[in-house]
Amino acid sequence: MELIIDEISRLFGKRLDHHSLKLLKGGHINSSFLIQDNDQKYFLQSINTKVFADCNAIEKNLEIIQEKVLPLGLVPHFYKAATNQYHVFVENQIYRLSQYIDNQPIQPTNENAFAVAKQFASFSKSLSETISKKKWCNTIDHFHTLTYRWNAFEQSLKTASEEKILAAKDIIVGFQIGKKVMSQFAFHCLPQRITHNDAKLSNILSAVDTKQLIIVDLDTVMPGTIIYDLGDLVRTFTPSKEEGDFSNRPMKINLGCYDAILSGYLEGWGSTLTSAEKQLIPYAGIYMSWIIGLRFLTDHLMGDIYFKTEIPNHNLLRAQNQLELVTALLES
Ligand code: GN1
Ligand code: MG
Repeated sequence: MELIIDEISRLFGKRLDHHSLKLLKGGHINSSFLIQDNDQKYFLQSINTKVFADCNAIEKNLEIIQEKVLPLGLVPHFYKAATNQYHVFVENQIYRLSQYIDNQPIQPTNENAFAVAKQFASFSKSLSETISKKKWCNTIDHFHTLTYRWNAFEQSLKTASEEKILAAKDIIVGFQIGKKVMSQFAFHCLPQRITHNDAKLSNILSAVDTKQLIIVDLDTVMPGTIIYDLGDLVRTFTPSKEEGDFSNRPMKINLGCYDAILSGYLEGWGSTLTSAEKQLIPYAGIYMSWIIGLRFLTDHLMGDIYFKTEIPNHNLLRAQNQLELVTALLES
């Protein structure tokens, strides 16, 4: 890694110390590191190009994001290399470097839920103002599209072994029943906004120095509907069990927190939302929990080729957790 860090340092005009390199846990896709140049901390990422095959699309979107919302303090500062690009190619890998945000955990209180949801809405609203002036790219096609994800799931049923399908039978049936509910919501007919598309709790940081809420993990920022972000906020803020909690504890929804998210999100958008968008708001959390759960299940059946896994049946357990969440949301 020493030679790679030296080359990255050269390209970004920094003196990154490879001894300070620390792998950060958390993401399911890219690899993230903390690295220092004397006392200055940086956030270094290597991009998973199997998932993000078109890094140029991320580069172009990032240019607009930095121009539009960095001055508002909504995102970290990304550094440009000598190539005048955010992304650099070193030893067959793509890297980028940004400001490291020293942050403190955001407690799941109603007040914080309101503030986080409002911040994601402000972010999306500001970026959406550029939609007719700037050329936004899709960084992953059909990312939250029901038919696309459903077809991939059906395909995985054809290729998975009989034993695997049998072992996951109850969960498979649960998602199949859910499909009937999800097909009723015409989310794809809603107006296109610029959305984050991974608006989970871990993707907003409370900066220790400025106390500002900073939105991170910007690779999936692209055209989408408000349901995707609102749904992810509900999915990650309101449940009693996190996405990685596979205990037998009951899955419960914090309704006070749910209301706070909706109020914060609506306040962030102001009077901009259409009546069609407002009508579908109650189903956002159900949809996103179901579609992400379906993606975990598909990946399990495909042999864990997409999401990083650490324990046996990790993706199956994640799918089961999301199914519990869909059920809890439907019953609330
Ligand atoms: C993935 O890498 P990470 O954790 O930011 C995934 C999201 C899922 C999320 C579930 C590009 O995001 O769509 O909602 O896991 N990102 C991609 O936690 O597939
Ligand atoms: Mg992400």
